[in-house]
Amino acid sequence: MIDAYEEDVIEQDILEPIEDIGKVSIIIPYYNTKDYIEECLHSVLEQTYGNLEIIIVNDGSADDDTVFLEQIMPEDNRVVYIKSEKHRGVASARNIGLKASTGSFLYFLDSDDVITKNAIELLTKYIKDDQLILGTTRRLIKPLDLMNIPLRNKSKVLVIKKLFKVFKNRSVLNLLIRRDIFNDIQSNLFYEGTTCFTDISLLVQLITQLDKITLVKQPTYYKRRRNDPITNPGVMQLSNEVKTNDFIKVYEHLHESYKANEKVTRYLDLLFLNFYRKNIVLLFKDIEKVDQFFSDIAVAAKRLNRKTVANQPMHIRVELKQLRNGNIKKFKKNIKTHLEIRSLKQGLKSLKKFKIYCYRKFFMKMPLKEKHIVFESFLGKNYSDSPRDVYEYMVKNDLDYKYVWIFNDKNRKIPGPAKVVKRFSFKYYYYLGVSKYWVSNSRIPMHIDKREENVYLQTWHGTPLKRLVFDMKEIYSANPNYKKNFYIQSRRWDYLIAPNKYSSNIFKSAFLFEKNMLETGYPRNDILYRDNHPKKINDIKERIGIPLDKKVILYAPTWRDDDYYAAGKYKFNLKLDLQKMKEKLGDDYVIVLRMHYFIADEINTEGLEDFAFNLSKYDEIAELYLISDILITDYSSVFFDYANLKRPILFFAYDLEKYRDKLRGFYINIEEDVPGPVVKTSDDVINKILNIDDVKQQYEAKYDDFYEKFCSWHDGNSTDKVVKKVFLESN
Ligand code: C2G
Repeated sequence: MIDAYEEDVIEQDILEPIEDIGKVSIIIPYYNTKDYIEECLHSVLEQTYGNLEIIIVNDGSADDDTVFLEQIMPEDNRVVYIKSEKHRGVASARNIGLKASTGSFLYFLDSDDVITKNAIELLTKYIKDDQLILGTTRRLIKPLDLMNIPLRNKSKVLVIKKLFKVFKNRSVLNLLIRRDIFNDIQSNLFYEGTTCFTDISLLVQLITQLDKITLVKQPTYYKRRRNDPITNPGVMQLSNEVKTNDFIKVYEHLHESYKANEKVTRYLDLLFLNFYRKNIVLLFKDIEKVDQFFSDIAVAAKRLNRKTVANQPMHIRVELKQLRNGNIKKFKKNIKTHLEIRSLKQGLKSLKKFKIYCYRKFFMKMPLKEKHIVFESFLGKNYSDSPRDVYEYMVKNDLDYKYVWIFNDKNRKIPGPAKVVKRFSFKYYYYLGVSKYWVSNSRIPMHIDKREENVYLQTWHGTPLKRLVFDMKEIYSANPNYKKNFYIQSRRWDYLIAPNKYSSNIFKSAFLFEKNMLETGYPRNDILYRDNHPKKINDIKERIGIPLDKKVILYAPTWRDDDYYAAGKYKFNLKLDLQKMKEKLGDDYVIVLRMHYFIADEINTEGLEDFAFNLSKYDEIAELYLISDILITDYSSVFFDYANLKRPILFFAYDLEKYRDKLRGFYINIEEDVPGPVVKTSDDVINKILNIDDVKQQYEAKYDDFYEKFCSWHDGNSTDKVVKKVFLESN
């Protein structure tokens, strides 16, 4: 990625019309990227610069991906399709593309990326007599970004003399290169001996012939940030170990080949030093890795030019010296200190970072408290859900444990002996660090590493309708690292509760979960069997202030991935016409509004105080299920739980197409399989409520099937089963 440059700025105007300076061969290697290739090809075919040769090299992709590619192959005589039977890596695919190319200019594009409509036009216009020109590259984080790509036909250009700055990213992407620069295009310009860093061999050829490079400042290339580094990583998302092996191999190979060329060896040395500080030092966080890698890195370090090394900080110079001298013992000692200082420096950057530092450095290493259990529900927002049931069961049965509950509000009062701890306080880190057990219904943050002896019960919070994590294709939510983070966080779970067989299967694929699945049903649903009596229901109604003579409609929708202020803070636009509902239904009903815990917007109920009750902050939604006669939801998992009560459910899915077809996708066919009508307007909702007896009758059979499939593990004893498995039987 290119950032600030100090050199002179020259402004130029675009000359119209587009001048044809010769054929440009765009080389696109394709390997298992069927989710992205259409966008990529579309962006190429739409180019305003028409004299193109588009070479797609299928690098031995899986059968499915190959069939897909061949089906969507554009009928355009500029397209050349080459298929390799065997997967041989991106370098080989690009070499094949180069050898087949006939254009006077070359341009490399990856099959998961896109270029702006005028990318080639801009580059050809500003290249003048230069050998090559560079465009500006930006990150493509979410699919929606595609629509917002700015298109300006005018650009500033910069002339950059420090070539290392340009080629520091070790990438050939977004360079328009004059073919003549290469002596022999038939030789393998890309090094095929490794998976990563294969571009460097071509870059050094360029470096030998350049003393400056022009950069077009207008963004021309959008590099996708791949959302699934776990099951489908991009090359640079491979592990640090693979990258280190490859880097050293490439460095050695090129250093040897170009040992007489000082310009190239200096470039390689700078890359080495950069890689050492950014990757190798981190690799050695696991000190055993030093034994594995020391000798290879030492051989490479011997090649470094002393003058280049002289600019490095003292501690790096010392480490490199120890590498060169083969002194592994001293090197290990130094690298440990280096990493210690580094994490302390990080820790001193802010109070939050200091707490994390203390957590890792001290709390996690203190003696384990065998009987301590830390509970959290919905990220510290509520005293609710399965963690609450587990806690209350343990207290009621007088089990010999000490309890800690995490809340955002440090003054939170809850029943029983639990100690209340504020989320992200020192005490929070302390108790997470020393307690043997964690019980949570959502994810505990990434930075909270888990100690080996810790037992983590993940209760989760719903039967999935909408697709989850690794079953999702694109990520539209506020956090683009969702899949990677989820993977790391869920590796820490020791037990996961499944509410039904259907969920148990999905959790395995969506979370890649392979540890202990507790097929017990949800503790949180025990209350629906235990307290489903008029007296209990009236008690809750009275406590909340709901009139006893009115029936209750509960509206509990979910959140929308693409509609947010920030991560965890989502918008909600109420589409129910509350005023009209009050007019038509107010004699018999009141409505309870219950927003998802991610929703930051406040629902306005002004003037409707006797009809609409906003209970979004109420702790336990199961109590709201108990007091309600009808549930209105959309794609929230609430209906799977509510169905335990066998009461009517309406699906107010005003944005069904977008939610299902674009944002998430569903595991079941909502129009066919759910136990109630799917309606699109507020008027339809009112109509269904006015005719609720018909709805019940109409859906009776479907409801029975639904109950059998999703609710039948529940009988009021799930908590008992979970506690026995996790706390009693395993000890
Ligand atoms: N919830 C709630 N109020 C709402 C919506 C949800 O209290 N208006 C609670 C319910 O306990 C529900 C849980 O939050 O079961 C999860 O809510 P979902 O709407 O299903 O959404 P999400 O948090 O994305 O959970 O596998 C679980 C879900 O598919 C994902």
